Amino acid sequence: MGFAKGRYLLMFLCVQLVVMALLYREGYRKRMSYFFGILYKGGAPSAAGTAVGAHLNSSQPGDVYANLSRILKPSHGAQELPKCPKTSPLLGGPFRVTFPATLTMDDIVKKNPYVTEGGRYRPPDCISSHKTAVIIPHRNREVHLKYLLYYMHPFLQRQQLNYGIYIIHQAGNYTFNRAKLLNVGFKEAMKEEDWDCMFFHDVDLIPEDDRNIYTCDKFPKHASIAMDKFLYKLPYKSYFGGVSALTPEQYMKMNGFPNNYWGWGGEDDDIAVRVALGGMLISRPSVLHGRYKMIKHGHDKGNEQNPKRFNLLAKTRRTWKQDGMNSLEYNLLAKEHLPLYTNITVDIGFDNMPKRPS
Ligand code: UD2
Ligand code: MN
Repeated sequence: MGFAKGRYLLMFLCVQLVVMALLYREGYRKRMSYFFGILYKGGAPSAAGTAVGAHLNSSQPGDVYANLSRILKPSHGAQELPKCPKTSPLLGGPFRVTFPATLTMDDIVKKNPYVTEGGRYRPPDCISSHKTAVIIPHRNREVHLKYLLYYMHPFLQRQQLNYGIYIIHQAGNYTFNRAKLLNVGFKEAMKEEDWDCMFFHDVDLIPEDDRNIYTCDKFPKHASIAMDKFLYKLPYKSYFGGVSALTPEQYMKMNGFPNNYWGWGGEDDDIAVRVALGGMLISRPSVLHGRYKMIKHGHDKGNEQNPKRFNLLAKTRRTWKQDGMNSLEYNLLAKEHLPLYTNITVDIGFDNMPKRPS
């Protein structure tokens, strides 16, 4: 009896010892990476940065630009480039997302030497089989845009995609219309290039894990399924707001997005209904990968809650075939190929516009 008791005690102590040793090692590694973080970055990693994705693997999420030094400089010989591998070797999983106040557009240009005019990129060391356009509706959110570009460029380069970034800027002060701007973005981007996948992207959503691959799926994809603002959970099953991705075929199958949602809200649910009416399902990435941080903001002037949104939503089934890509009208004011993105400035009119005589 006494002997057995002693043996259990000894075993218990051994287990304790092993657990303590493991905990100690973990702590040591964290302290070391913190120390190196300071060395490399010239400052302490922010509190927000250290928490993100820390549970995914035991190492700290790193710098989104870290792996890009491994992109090989194009050599001048006329040798043919190989096809990019199925899974990019540049992926690093979770990365740190912070918002340094001193960041400038010029810093971002310098950090992205392979990005060409209009915010275009193709891997210099291999042939990618993906062509993704990122379409961003925008007005008066310059600071958010700066941070999004800072993260979006290296994020997409790590995925070895051919890509282009389009900012669709609503001109004037009339009520904002996110979905109509996305329709304009689709149309204008397709005029430039035969994109095989369109990512419709809020300006204030920063991805946190590069395994959230920006290519299209068999069905329209809702990518922003785990956002900090919803405690990294989907708020409801048919939720389609934030970031979504469709092939041109999927987009046309549902007649694009609605043009008649002026102001905040409802258009994302309308789009989800259109996906179903087009006979499609919603595809989603893993909840571990589709993680985003939303830059904190209040309500914008000119994007007040749309009081008609519930009425409109109740009618989608009857209206989707008449309203969408096939009824899209707008006035293109400017198209500029800037260093980090293509800027499309558009007059999309206002609610209850008199119909043009046809
Ligand atoms: C939610 C959805 C968003 C959309 C919206 C309702 C999330 C993360 N996103 O966003 O996809 O369905 O509700 O319309 O849940 N914008 C400007 N300037 C403005 C107003 C809006 O650039 O003055 C753009 C910008 O890209 C912004 C997006 O429109 O990210 C959505 O507007 P929001 O961020 O004010 O709305 P939010 O966060 O409630
Ligand atoms: Mn937002």
